[in-house]
Formats: sequence, structure tokens, C-alpha cells
Amino acid sequence: MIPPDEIAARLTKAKADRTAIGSLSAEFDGFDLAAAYDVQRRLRNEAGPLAGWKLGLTSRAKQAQVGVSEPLYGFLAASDALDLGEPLVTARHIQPRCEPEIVFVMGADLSGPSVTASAVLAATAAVAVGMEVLDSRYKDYKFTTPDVVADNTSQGRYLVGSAVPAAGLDLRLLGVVLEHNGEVVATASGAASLGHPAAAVAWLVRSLAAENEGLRAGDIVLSGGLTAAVPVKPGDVVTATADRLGSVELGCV
Ligand code: 0L1
Ligand code: MG
Repeated sequence: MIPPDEIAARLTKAKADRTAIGSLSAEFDGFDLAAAYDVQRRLRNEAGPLAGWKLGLTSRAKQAQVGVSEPLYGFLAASDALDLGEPLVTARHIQPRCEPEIVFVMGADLSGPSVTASAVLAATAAVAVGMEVLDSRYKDYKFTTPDVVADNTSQGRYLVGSAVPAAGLDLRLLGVVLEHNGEVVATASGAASLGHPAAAVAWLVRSLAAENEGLRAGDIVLSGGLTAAVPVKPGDVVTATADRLGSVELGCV
């Protein structure tokens, strides 16, 4: 018998205490994806106002980094947004890592089990370059697929740059550069995320339909880390730049 409230409470405590825990699926027999999304739903219900959603593990670079090979989704709590220019206080996290994202700003509601990438683009008001700060609550980022889903796909904080209308942009071809302390550490294009960032968002919408959820106008969606994530410590500066979308810079203290 899987105790979803107990698992949610353990993850909440790990986050509050900044102390990583061991794999939950090693401890709870039969802890599968459905049980994990049930835990995540409980965390979502306790998270206060939501800003939107995130995709996880949509690119090969990300899947290879953590050894999990299927896309996942999580939620974005409004209170975890970082403002432009706001430093990341690393001591508030366990093991923060940063990764570049293409962020969708929805202009219309969108839901249903057969939504396609073109429907996503039609419902998108604007896109932006963003940075996700991951912070796995599992020791050394060692987790199974259900583990990481229950842990809201390692969501920590997120930073969204200035929004630009999506019309006329080929999001597959948007080049993205990740810099760490002035050095280019990874590059990618939008196609790294399930072939097209809008296809990744369509996958999210179809998955949310199974939970009777969907996107609402004004939601933001992190469409999936395009490169492996870089670990950060006090004094670091991480910059994500996307062609036509500009840059976001995160200073760590
Ligand atoms: O792409 C992502 O946001 C990954 C989330 C889960 C895996 C990880 O912690 O890197
Ligand atoms: Mg991400």
C-alpha cells in the first residue's frame, strides 16, 4: 500500500530542511508513475497560486544526465519565480543546477487529449528565454522516474526573460547558449526538446487531459531543459541566451 500523503510530507520536509533523501521507489514496492503523479498533485494542492507548468527530460542531453529516458511534467508555484536581477540564494537549496529553457506564455486556454503543436502555437501569446533552477530532493540526483515525478521533477526556482511574440519564429531553429562564469558550457537549438518546443507543450497538454487539467491563458510553460544542467555555487553567474529572444542572467550568492 503506497501512502501518498506520507511521501508528499517527506518531500516537503526534505525541501524545508534542505536535506536530501534516498529513493522512495526503493522503499515503497509498487511505487509507479500513477502513484507518483498522485503525490505530485498533493504537493500542487499545497503550493499556493500556480504560475503554470514545466516539462522535464524532453531532450537527450537531459535524459543522459540523469539516466531517465521519458518526458515528465511538473507544476510551477508562483512563489518560486525569480525576478530579473534577483540573485539565487544557493543556501536555500540542496544541490541547485541551472538549465536553459524556451518559455511559452499562453494567450488562450488549451486542453484536450489530442492537442497538437500547431494548436499550441495558435494559443501562445509570446515566448521567452528562461532559466530553470533544479534542486532534486534526492541524494546526488539519483532517482527513478516515479521518484522524480513525485518530487515535482526537481523544480526549484525559475527565471523568465522578456516575452517576444512567437509569430514568425521557427522555435526548432532557435539557437541557445548556456554560459557558466563567462564560459560557454553547452549549446542547443529548440529542436532538442522533443523535436519542437511546441510539440513538447502539446505532449504536456495531452498528459494533463488525463488529470482533467489544461493550460489557461496567462500560464507560463517551461518547455524542457535544452542542455544538461550546470551545478551552481555562491559567486557563480549563469547566462542563457537564445537567438531572437535575448538573454537571462542569474547571479548566485
Ligand atoms: O528538464 C528538467 O526540468 C529535468 C527535471 C528532472 C530531472 C533533473 O533533475 O534534471
Ligand atoms: Mg527544466
